[in-house]
Amino acid sequence: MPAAPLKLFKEHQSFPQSRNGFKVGYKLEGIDPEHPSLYCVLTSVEVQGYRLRLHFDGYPDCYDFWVNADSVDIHPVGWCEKTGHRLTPPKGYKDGEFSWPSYLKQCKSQAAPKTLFKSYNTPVTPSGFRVGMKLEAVDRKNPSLLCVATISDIVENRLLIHFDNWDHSYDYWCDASSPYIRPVGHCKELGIPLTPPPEYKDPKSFSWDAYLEKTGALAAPSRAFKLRPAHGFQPQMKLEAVDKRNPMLIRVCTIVQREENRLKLHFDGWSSLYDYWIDADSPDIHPVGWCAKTSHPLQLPTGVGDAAAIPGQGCPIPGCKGIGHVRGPRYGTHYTAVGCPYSEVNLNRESFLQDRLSGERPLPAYSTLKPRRPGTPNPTPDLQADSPQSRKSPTPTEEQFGKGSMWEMAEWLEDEAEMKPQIKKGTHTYIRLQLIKQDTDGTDCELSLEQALHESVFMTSLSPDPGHRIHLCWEQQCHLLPEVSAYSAKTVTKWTAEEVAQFVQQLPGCTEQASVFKEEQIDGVAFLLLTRNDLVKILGLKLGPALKIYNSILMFNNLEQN
Ligand code: MLZ
Repeated sequence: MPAAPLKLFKEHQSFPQSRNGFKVGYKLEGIDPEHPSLYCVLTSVEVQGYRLRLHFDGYPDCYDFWVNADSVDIHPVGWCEKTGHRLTPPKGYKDGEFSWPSYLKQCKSQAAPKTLFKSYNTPVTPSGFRVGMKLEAVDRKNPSLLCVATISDIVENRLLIHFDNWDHSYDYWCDASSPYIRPVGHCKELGIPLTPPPEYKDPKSFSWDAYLEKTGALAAPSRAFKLRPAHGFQPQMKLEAVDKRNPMLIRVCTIVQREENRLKLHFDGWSSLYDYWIDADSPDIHPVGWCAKTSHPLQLPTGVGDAAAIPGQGCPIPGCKGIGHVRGPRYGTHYTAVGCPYSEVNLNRESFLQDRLSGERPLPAYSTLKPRRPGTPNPTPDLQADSPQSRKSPTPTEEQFGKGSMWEMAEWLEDEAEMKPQIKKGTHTYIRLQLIKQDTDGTDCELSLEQALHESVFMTSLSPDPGHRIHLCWEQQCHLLPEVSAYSAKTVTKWTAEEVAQFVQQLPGCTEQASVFKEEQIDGVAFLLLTRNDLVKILGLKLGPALKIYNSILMFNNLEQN
């Protein structure tokens, strides 16, 4: 089988000219791959060969992502300010509250040196594109649609495509030669449908002339579009590619199918169930030898060389060596199908994670401390803003309180709990809820657990009146939970439904709930797979027992990692 010839790879896929100069702990600015219109405060938290793992300051590390050191999506500290872009501050900071110099000082961190950034060194060629110009663009989330779009940002040679009157989740970056963008009038010329902005209920009522006049915008000039030739990759060719299911890994791959702009990759030694399509210009594909040259580990096909001799750390999924975890990089390894990125149950899930920003609304309803006025320094040193040593959410601001359900709190608790090293290290911590209600006079008084649960459950959207806001606070306490510490996930997977029921019965306040597990025939494997939703909405458990049971499941899975 031939290696894909080097000449088929773009510069950003090929062997790098320099070494990766990034170090762990460097701060930088960069595009959120899931929200491409946002520039965020990032920290490099892992360096591997020519790649680095970036962490969103203030967010759980399950949202960390990997880039190549020459990624055009990352910029040095201060780049946003210099180029007139809005920098989204770390969680807990309001716009205007964040300043790099004081943040770096606070975190005792270093800004990544400017010279490390590719974008900083690249000359820019002028193009006919301008911000605000309109065009027709493929909606990459719905690739059969060509839609009315606007260039909403230009950085160096790249364009940010935004779909008119749609939210920013459809946005993407591309360059002038992208096959996904076409000049105004392209669809009409080809006699294919153009999807107008959503307010045009009848697509026939849309006309570009009228729309350009109405919006006062210009059409991007046809001469600015540079259609690139089709890529030269062919089936059978070998390459090295990042495995999107476990993006810390680069694997030996074979191209099994091709289209004008895409390749279908097969991971050698794996079932074709794991094949997927990738853009031919993706920064995640590299020529054979890239890993060796950049000192990045290469995952060999099973049955090749030493790799075959390494036991799979107990993960039962064929091919999997127990590396990585569906819940992101906070666990380096897994031992069961539950945490395995390749198990059937996980393979079919779109994403394990909630959108990073979807928690922005409910999350602020709860605080790790009593609320403080914006700008007031956080009194607890270990809750200070992000640093590689201590990455925890800063306290949300007052305005952010006041909405949300108990369930949202539970989700947040889970994220927080998963960040608690005590849990990871298996010291059998559990979380005590401390619920504080703010009286009309602004003083806080503690509520009983039952009272607060009742209020939050039965008031799905809590009153905006600050007097009725409930501040759900929790503090972490190191209480032994002997019920959990006695077992590992491995043991639990062997439990019968009867044994699961016995376990639940001994948890404090869960005696009545135990029978549900027997009736629903929830054995150990099923128990470890239970989600919060299952516990409350399907099994109909009360929130108090559900939280305890769910925390036990989390702890089993966490303890398993250690
Ligand atoms: N079915 C989808 C289509 C969205 C198309 C957006 N194009 C930018 C929806 O209605 O959500």
